[in-house]
Parts: sequence; structure tokens; C-alpha cells
Amino acid sequence: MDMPDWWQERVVYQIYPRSFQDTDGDGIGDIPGIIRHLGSLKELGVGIVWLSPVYCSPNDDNGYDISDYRSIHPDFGTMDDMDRLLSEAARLDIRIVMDLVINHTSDEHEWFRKSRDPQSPYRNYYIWRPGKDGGLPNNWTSFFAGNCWEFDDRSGEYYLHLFSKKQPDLNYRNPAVLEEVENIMRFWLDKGVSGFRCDVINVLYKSSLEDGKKKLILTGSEHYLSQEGTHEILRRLRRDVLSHYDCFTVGETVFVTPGTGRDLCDKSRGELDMIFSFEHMETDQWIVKWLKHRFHAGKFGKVLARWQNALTWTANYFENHDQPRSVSRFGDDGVFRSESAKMLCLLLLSLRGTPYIFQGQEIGMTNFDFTSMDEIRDMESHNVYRYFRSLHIPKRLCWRSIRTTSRDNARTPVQWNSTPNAGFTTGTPWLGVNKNYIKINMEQQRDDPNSIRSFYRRMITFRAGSETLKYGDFRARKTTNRIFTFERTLGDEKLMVLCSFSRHKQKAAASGRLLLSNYDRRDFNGILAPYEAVILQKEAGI
Ligand code: TEU
Repeated sequence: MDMPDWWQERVVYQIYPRSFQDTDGDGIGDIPGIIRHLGSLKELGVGIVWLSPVYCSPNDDNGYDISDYRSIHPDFGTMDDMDRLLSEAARLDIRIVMDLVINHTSDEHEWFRKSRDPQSPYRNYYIWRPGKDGGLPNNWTSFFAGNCWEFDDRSGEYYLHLFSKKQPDLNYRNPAVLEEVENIMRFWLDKGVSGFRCDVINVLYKSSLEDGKKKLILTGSEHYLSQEGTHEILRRLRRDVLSHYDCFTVGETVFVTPGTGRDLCDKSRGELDMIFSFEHMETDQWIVKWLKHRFHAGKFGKVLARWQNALTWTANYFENHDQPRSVSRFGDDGVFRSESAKMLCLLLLSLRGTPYIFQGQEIGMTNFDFTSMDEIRDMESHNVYRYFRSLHIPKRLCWRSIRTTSRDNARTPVQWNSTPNAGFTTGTPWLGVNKNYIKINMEQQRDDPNSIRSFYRRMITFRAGSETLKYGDFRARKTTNRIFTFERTLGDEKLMVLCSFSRHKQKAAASGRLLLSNYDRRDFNGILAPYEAVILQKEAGI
């Protein structure tokens, strides 16, 4: 391959600032809280921090509804705090990547307020349409349940919102919108950020507003998923802005196949540097994420392998702020919590691509322990709960679905220590702290050589020193429901990675010099302990 870029060398750590560390007692995490822990992230081996949105926002969707792209929400601090974060991070050689949410703004953004006036030059920044035959402009359905149109009394028309009604979609047929976005990007890049995680980036361009083919989810999506118009926008952003800075982009791409995904991040096309795809995160669901079934490790492995083969570089993740905790989902958050969290760590960091760790994943934080909807803050969960109830689904079943799937599972405050509220805040946390913080917390794991966190550190160091793990070819060997086996090869070196998803011992027909295991052992004898993962070095020629 060509000389690797710095974003291929480093490990990314995602911070969801609201839940990271509060320093002023208002119950909401803040930028000074992030600065406080930068040193410990450095020690963990993190080279890039992705910050979920910290901009001004009415917080209908916790910052993914931006009302001012050039200012910091007072809950998080000030622009001075942000500048300090950038300079502290630079001192530690940690790059900062911001969330770029440009499919939509908040309905409280100045552009949208002005756009409500049909005569305003901002009218065309958004997608306004009159109703059709006494109904909505089309039959599209939203990512957050329900339809995609909201009527505005003031102008007598509807506006499109693929997400919540407080997140109106921008109109990318209007060149002024793209110019605004380019200026926002330059503003942050000039400040010293090193790139963007681009929110739902493959839905920007709507090719038409015709009715969609009726589907169980996202009716209408054939008119906006990965359209040529979006590809053009991405190429233009690179040409006009990104190529002038030392930065990278990772796109969150929804409903992509390996083929459409490749088109969005193939180097020769000059669009994104890498993408987050979702298929492996959908291996425990029926049709929609709210209908979970038992996790099939075999399917998970096969999907991971397919994407590894399809793209030259992937963005690898098992968790983020929208997904339940990986140890509760793909591992075992009971007896084998520690082993399975470490196994998932070894797997994540052995894949080809840039690894992304979500805050708390490195200590094996689990899904929430809430008992009712009153404790849930996520707007999507409430929308969906209401929708399910409107279909007369019994409360018990609705709650079961929310409990396993709600985005709040990932959003409970980071568990720092065993003092009240897990050391997250001295005030009342905006979202409940999981009561298991007494047992599961950062402080208790930091100095324990056998902790999950220590294993993350070890694995990050191991990966940093292994060109084969970073850049070697990937080849799946055997994928069953119990063991996922693959090889990474570079030059003469061949590494064999085995990951057990079983609660029982498993025989594995593999041999080689043991380089790493999540158990304390010196060599590998062909038997994997429960949730054991190993990296073996094959002798040359085998
Ligand atoms: O998410 C987009 C997305 O498609 C989903 O992962 C989403 O979280 C939802 O669960 C669909 O059912 C991105 C952000 O990551 C998410 O937090 C935002 O709410 C969303 O875009 C809108 O900006």
C-alpha cells in the first residue's frame, strides 16, 4: 500500500461530552471535564478524539440539532475552553475531530427561523412543499418513527425532516447551503481540528420528492440514499476545503451495502476517507433495530469479514452513542464480563482499519439498569415507545424493546470511581448513573494489570507495534457461532486471530507462537477458554 496516513496509525476515542465528566456541578459533562482526562486518554494509547456535538443546540437530539455551528453550548463551556482543549490535545499529540451534522439544522437555527418567511432568501435553504390532495407532500417515513413532514402555520407549507421535527433537512439543491457548510468547515479547521465525523452523510441529496415504495422502514429512502448528488457534494467538499488541510473524514453512512459503501470512500474517487457501516450492528435484529433476537456470532463474523474484504480501509467500531453497550450485546455482561469485553477489544483492534472506542467501552460499561420510561431521556426512545403504544403493543413488550435497544444504554455517565454518581458530577446527573459503578469504574481499573482497561492499553500498544495488524491483508478462515478465526498477513508474517464467543471451552484447530491472549497463559494448546481470544504467529511457510 501507499505510505499510511496518520489517521490509519491511530486509535480513535469517541467522547459523548454530556456524559463524560462534569466539572461545574450542573449534572452535564463539559469541555473542562474532557481536558481533565486527556492525560489518561494519552496513557491509554488514544491518538484521536472524536467529539460528539458541542455546538449551541436546543438539545432536542442532544446536540445533533445545531442552532449555531460556530459557538459552544454554554452547558459545555466557552469557546475559550474549546481553544484550550485544542491546545492541550495538540501538546499531547492527540488530534481532535468534530461532529459535522449537515443533513439538517435545528429548527431554532437562524437560517430556519428566517426560512419560515416565504419571501426570505433563506426560504430555499430548507425543503418546503405545499400539501398534496389535502394530505402530506409525500408518503416518506422518518428515522425516528412517523412521517417526515411538519406543517408551518406561518407560511402555510410543510417542511421536510428525515429525523425529528426539530431537525429540518437542508436543501442541497441550493448552492448557497453548500457554501455555508464549507465556511463552517474552514472555521473549525482553521481553529486546529483535524477532521470531521460526518453525520448521516449519505442522505444529503434528495433526488426527488416523489412518493416512495411502501416499506416497513424508511419509505422514500430510494430517493435520497447515496445519490449521485451526494457523491458530487463530497467531492466538492474535498476539492474546495478538506484537501487544503491536514485532516480526514469519517462518514456515518446509513443503509449502505459493501458496493455503495465502497463508492463513498474509495480513495480514487476523492470523497470520504472511511465510513461507518451498520451491517454488523444489525446481526442481532429482525428488520428494525427495535426487534432484537439472539446474537449470532457466526453472522457477526461473516458480516465483518465481508466488509473487511470489500473496502481497502474501514472504520471499525462495536459501540457508539446510538448503540447499546457491546459487552451486553455481543459478549456476556454477567459472569464473563471481563473476559468477553477483552475478547471484543482484541477483535476490534485486530481488524484492518481505524479502530474506534466509545467512552466507557474500555472498562466494560454495560447497558443501563433503568426500570421505566421515566428514566429515559432519549427522544427517539420516547417517539418509538409512543408509536408502539399507538399500535396497542402491550407496555411490557414496548419496555422490553426499549430496554435492550435504547440509545440511552450508551449514554449513561462515565463511571470514574466509587464516590456518589460515580464521580461524574457533584450535582444531579442529566441521565441516571448505572448502579454497578461501585464495581465497574475507571479508578478501580486504572492500576489493576488484569483489568479490561489495562487490556485495552496492552492491545493498543500491541497494534501500534504490529505492521501486520495495522496494514496486513485480511482473510477469514473459519466463522462459526462459537469461534471467529481470521488471518492477517504482511510480507512473511502471518498472524492468526481466534475469538471465542462461547461460555464454554472450545477446541480450535490452530497452532503457532502465542503473541497475545486475554487470559494469562504462555502458550496455546488448541483449547480456547470461555470468551478467550488469541493472536498466534504462524511459522513462515505454513
Ligand atoms: O444517527 C443516524 C442513524 O441513522 C441512527 O444511528 C440513529 O441514531 C437512529 O437510531 C436511527 O434509528 C446520527 C447520530 O449518530 C444520531 O445520534 C442522531 O440522532 C442522528 O444522526 C440525527 O442527527
